[in-house]
Amino acid sequence: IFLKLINSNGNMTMQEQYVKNPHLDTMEEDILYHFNLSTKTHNLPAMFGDTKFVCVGGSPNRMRSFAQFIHQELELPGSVDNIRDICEETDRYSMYKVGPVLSISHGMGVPSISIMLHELIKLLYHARCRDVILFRIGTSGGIGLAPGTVVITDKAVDSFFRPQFEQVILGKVIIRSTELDEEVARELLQRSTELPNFPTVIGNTMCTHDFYEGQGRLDGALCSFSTEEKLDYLRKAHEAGVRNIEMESTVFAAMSRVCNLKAAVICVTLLNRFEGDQISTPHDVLVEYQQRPQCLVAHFIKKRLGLI
Ligand code: R2B
Ligand code: URA
Repeated sequence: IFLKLINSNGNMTMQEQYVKNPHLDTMEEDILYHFNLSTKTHNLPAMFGDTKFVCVGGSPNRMRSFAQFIHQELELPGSVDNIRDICEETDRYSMYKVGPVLSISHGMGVPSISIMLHELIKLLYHARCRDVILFRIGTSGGIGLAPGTVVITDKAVDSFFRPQFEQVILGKVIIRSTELDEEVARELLQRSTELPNFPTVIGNTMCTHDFYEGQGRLDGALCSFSTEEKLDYLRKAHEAGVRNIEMESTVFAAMSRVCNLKAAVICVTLLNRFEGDQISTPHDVLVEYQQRPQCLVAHFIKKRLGLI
């Protein structure tokens, strides 16, 4: 689907829309049910049209903190305490808008983030947003890295280390590529070198559909494999370039790619999975770790906006 635009020289340019669904144009109203927003009841272009950066992460509280943090970093007027949850009428997701930055929670796992992404991508389309960059900032288990290391995802891979996402549609398996924007990843790595004490690597990120057995943990309610088998799997993952494990990156990468959205995944590692499975790091240390992806993305945004 192409949209004709007049650029600043008065010439017609072609820009691809973010949505890939011909049915949308035939609908009189589009209800973004899990956001409690609709094209009839809300002026989406007025509310969201100037959005340039969208940051998503699992937890509603973390995404509120991120909104408050970015408000301070961009030195925007008004109090951080007045930042309102746009989706407060629903308890599915939280959404905060701070200047050109949108901060949204997505819950845990592929189904939760994919519902959010469908509605987010339609929101960007209805609001006529352009040149948006999408970031997932999250937590993960590291493979062979010191806890607290930030991993910028090169390729998001599935549990077989394949850079693809499988979706069942009408009873058929559809495979989509999970490559992310290389330029944004490189630029993020460059920005990380400008921050003090900021261990950062680029590597593949494995996305699983379970936190326990699916990630080779020995400490779930069920476990059918030995310590040796676990370590063997993690070693194979490491050989395939996997540096961290989380639960959303493949569908995030696949949907962004199909919809022409530049996207990046930035996750901090909470533990080294070669050394254990339980997350036993003290709470205050975990809180500091979780701020690292936020700091990196804030630094990136400030640089892009010419503020530093
Ligand atoms: C990282 O952390 C969560 C599980 O604890 C999950 O959402 C993920 O990707
Ligand atoms: N999130 C995950 O998905 N796995 C971990 O080990 C830590 C956080």
